[in-house]
Amino acid sequence: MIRKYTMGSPVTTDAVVMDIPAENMEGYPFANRTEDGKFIFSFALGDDEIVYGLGEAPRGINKRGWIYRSWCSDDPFHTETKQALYAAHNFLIHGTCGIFIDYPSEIIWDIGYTHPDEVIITIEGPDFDIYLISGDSPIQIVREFRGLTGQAYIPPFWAFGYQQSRWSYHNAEAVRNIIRKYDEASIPLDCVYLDIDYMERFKNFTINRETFPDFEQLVSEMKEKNIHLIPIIDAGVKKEEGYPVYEEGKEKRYFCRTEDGSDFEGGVWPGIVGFPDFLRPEVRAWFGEQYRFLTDMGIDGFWNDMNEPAIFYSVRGLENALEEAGKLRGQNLDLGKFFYLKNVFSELSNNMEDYASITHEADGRTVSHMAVHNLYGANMTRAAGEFFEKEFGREKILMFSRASYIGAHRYGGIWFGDNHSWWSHILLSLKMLVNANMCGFLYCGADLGGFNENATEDLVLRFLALGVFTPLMRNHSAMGTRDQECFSFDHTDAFRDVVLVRYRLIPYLYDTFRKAAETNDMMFRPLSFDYPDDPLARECETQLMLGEECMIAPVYEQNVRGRTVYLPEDMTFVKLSGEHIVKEPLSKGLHYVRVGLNEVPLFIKKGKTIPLCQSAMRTAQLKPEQVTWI
Ligand code: MIG
Repeated sequence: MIRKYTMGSPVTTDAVVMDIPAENMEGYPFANRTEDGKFIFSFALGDDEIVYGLGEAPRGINKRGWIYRSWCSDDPFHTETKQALYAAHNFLIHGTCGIFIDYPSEIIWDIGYTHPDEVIITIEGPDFDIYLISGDSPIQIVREFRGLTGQAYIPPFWAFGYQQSRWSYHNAEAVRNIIRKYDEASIPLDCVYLDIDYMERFKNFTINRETFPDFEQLVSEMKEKNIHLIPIIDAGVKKEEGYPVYEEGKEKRYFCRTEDGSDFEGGVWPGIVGFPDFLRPEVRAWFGEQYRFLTDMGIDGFWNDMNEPAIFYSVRGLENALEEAGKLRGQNLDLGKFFYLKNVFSELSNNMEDYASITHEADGRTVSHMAVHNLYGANMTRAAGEFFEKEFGREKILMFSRASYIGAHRYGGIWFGDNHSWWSHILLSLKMLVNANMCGFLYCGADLGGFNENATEDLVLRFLALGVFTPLMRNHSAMGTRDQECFSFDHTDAFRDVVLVRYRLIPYLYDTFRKAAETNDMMFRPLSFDYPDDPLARECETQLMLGEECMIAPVYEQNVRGRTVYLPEDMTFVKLSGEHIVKEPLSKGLHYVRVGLNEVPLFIKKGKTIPLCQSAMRTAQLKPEQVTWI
């Protein structure tokens, strides 16, 4: 059952697709209003109660013992003491109750941080909707919530293939080379990514003709090879005379403004940009239409980046900083002054004063960006998604985004942003998978191998062995880092073994994904959802249930040949490697299982079978009807 309470006059977020009459807030339990207009509510937690939710966020499956912040943030250091990542997924489950706070500004979720046994949720402003969802079990609450917020995005079938990315493949030759190398190594591949350098000086919907002179030709050549090129699109539109996208946006007043009515000007990759006001339907329609430039060339997939929005500096902020620096010029800077100067510049990026100076038009009124911050990226995804659906129909175009808010899951998937080539980030992505699934984001995955810093062969292999199961299976890494494509290390055979397993599993993974999307279900679940009375299953943070049949348990540490795994019931331990399958029945309980670097571990429940098809070099060559069952 779902109950809705409305406080003040909330901005329309379109997170919810069901019309539910709002009840009087007076009847709302645990609530407290502070004098400064915040809204706080709190409840106690029993000793072994679990709190799930918050989607893409730091820390565990169980969110207890930390404080989180809903504020879409471009933060490339996903350490465990962070409070926010790129998304604001304001849905929590505790006991028999789900809470969704439809409020697109800041919320602080103190989940046993101040007091270990208390949850204190602070909503920073007076206008929001709260939905309380009751159910017998967490999964039932999830299904109700997902019904409330609408069906998850389903990508094209080929988006389940293996995808290779890097910032950047700088020219057409580099792109061709990647495919050649994969083909020569007989490692399957479906997508190659184009990061910001394919554009002409980072201008959205342009092509750098020096490095990609024959772009159209390249796209069709790739199409013949069944390879999809996936270009990036950034939120900001470069300010430049004669650049049609900017000129039209400016003339039609489609960019976000400051309080004095002038366009807000911030610096990102291209230099100064305008930020389309995606909250306005006519701006979404306009921006969506721009993708046609690339779809006309045969492009059928995109990733939307920098849409928190990330702002390196504002013109105003930079002026101030330079002025401060000027004042200090020639002085003998003591410690305090030096660090002051340093901070003046480092605080230029994603600065709260800048955000506060931006306005949007929402529901026909002018609202401060601060009140709607978390809707920005979501509406960029929606702009693209609405255009794709109108123009090409459903399930035709791949779309995923960095920033998101609940509701955007109907228009695209997400990736988990700029992680590191750290062992701990294998598990972080595993944990985010389930919480993102709860919130409706089914098509998701992390940068396999890690984005920032240098990876080692074993890390990439272990990361990929988890990625074999994530709907988005993309290897991506940052500028200046060591190459981490599947052919970049000593044991190319091991990489082939792992990626081939993905292709053998695609019919099963795709069906499981589809079913989850169509029935508002989860593809991955915490073990505690399925075995609520089993103490070890309840505490398990390193394994997940997959579909109705399987459990996954990746190896996540270096220099180990396996891991301890907990079986909440008798299962068959399966090791998949290329065309090889090793099976071993294991009984309920704890086991140490050995897993080679070229193997993918999987556990199949008693009485269940899963289909495996023949592997192929492309998803287009798979024969999903011809399967064998294990
Ligand atoms: O400030 O486009 O998360 O995947 O490679 C970095 C360059 C901008 C951030 C994305 C990352 C991408 C990178 N972008």
